[in-house]
Amino acid sequence: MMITRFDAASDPDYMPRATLDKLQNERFMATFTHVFNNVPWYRNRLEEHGVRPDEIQSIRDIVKLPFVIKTDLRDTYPFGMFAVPMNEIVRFHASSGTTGKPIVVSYTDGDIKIWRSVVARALAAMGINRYDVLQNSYGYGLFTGGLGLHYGGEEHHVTVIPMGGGNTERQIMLMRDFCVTAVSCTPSYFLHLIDKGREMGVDLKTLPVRIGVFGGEPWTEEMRHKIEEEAGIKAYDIYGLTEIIGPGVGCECVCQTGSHVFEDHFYPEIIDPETLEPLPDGEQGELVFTTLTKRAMPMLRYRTRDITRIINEPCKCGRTIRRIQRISHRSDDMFIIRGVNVFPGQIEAALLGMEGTLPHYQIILTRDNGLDNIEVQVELDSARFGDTLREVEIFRKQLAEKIQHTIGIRVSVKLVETGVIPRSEGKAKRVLDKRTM
Ligand code: DLL
Repeated sequence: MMITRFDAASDPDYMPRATLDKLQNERFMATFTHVFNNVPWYRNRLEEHGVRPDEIQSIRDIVKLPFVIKTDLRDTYPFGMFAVPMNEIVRFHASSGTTGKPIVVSYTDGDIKIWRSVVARALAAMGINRYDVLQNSYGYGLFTGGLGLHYGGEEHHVTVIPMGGGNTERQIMLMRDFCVTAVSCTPSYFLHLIDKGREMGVDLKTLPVRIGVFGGEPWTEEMRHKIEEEAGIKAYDIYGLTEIIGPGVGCECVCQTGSHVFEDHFYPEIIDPETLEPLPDGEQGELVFTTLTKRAMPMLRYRTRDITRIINEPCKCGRTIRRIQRISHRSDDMFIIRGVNVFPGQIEAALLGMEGTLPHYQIILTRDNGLDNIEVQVELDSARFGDTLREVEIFRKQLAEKIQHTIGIRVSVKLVETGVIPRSEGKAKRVLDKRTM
C-alpha cells in the first residue's frame, strides 16, 4: 500500500530529511541560547555539570547536556522553569502528580499556536477532516487533553463538541443525536462508552462514528483490536505529555504502525535508563525530548520515563518524520513481584488474547506474611454467563496459565461480574498496590 500525497516539500511532515536536520539544528541552538539567557536554574545546572555554553555548537552536542527529570520540575514549583516574563504567558496547565505538588507548565501565545498546529497535523494524519464532528471527551481544565484536542480540532476546522469526561449517558445521547464521526478520549473511557451505549440500547457500530483519537495512557494492540471490532471504528494512538506540550507530540497515521513524532518541534532521543547513554534508532530505551520551538517553558533533554524505540524506516504514508513504537510501558509503571519485573501491559495482552473476557481488569498486589501475591480481577463476557461452574473454573485456570506463561510467575485470577471493576473517566488505574498501604 503506497499512499499518494500532494503536499509540498515544505510541509514539515514530508520535508526532505536534510532540510529537517538543518531546521532542527537551527531551532535547537536558538532554544539553547534562550534557555541559557533566561532560566537561572539551567545555567546553574550546566555549571554543576561542568558544561560551558561555548561547548554547545550544534544539535550533535546535545549529548553533553544534563537531563531534566520530573522532580526538577517539582523542586522549581511553581514558576522556576519559566523562560519569559509573566506578561508574555497566556496559559497554564498542570499535571496532577500522585503525590505532592503538581507540575506547572506555561505557554506563550506562540506556544499555543504551535500546540494547535501539531494537534491539527495529528488529526489530519488520522484522516480526520473539516466534515468531521469531534466529540472531545478528554477532561477540560488543567489537564492538557481537553483543551489540547479542542484547539487542535478547531485549527483543523473540525466541528468540536467540548464534552469533557463523565456524564456518560449524555455522551451517548449526543454522539447519536449530533452525528458524531470522531471521538477523542482515553482508550479506557471509550470502553466505558461502548458498554454504556449497549446498556442504553445504542450499538456504536450503527452510529456514524468512524475514528477514535486515543491516548493519555498506555494501551495495547490487543485493546485496539477489541475497540475497533466492538465500535466499528479505526482507533488511532495520540501521544504527548504535559511537560513537553500536551497531546500532539506524536500520533499515528492511517498506517497504524507507530506514532510519527512532530520532529520539527520536539527532538526525540532514546537513552539507556540505567547508564543514561544514548541508544541508536531501533533500540528500546527511555524516550527523552528536547523542545525546539517553545518559548515560555522550553525543555532540554526531559526524561519521559516512557519506554519505546525510534523507528527510522520510511513509513508507507510518505511522512519523513520518524516514528516511535507504541509506548509499551513507563519505567515507573513496572512492579516487582517476588523479584520478577512485571508490566500491566503484559497482563492486558494476555487477557485480551483469550476469548471470553472483557477488557476491564485490575491488578491487585498484596503482601501476606512477607510474601507478595498478585491477583488479576477480570470481568467475564456475558457470552459465558450460560457456562456451568465447572466450565467457568476451567476457563479461569486457562487464563491464569496464560498470564503465568507471559510474566513467568503464578497469579490468581478472579472472574467478576460486569461492572465490578471501577470505570475511569480519564486515565484508568490498572494496578492497586496494597503492599504499601
Ligand atoms: O496525558 C497528554 C495527553 C492527553 C496525551 C491526551 C494524549 C492524549 P500527562 O497527563 O502529562 O499528559 O501524561 C503523560 O501519559 O508520559 C505517558 O506515560 C502517558 N501517555 C500519554 N499518551 C500516551 C499514549 C497527557 N498514547 C504520560 N500511549 C506520558 C501510552 C501515553 N502512554
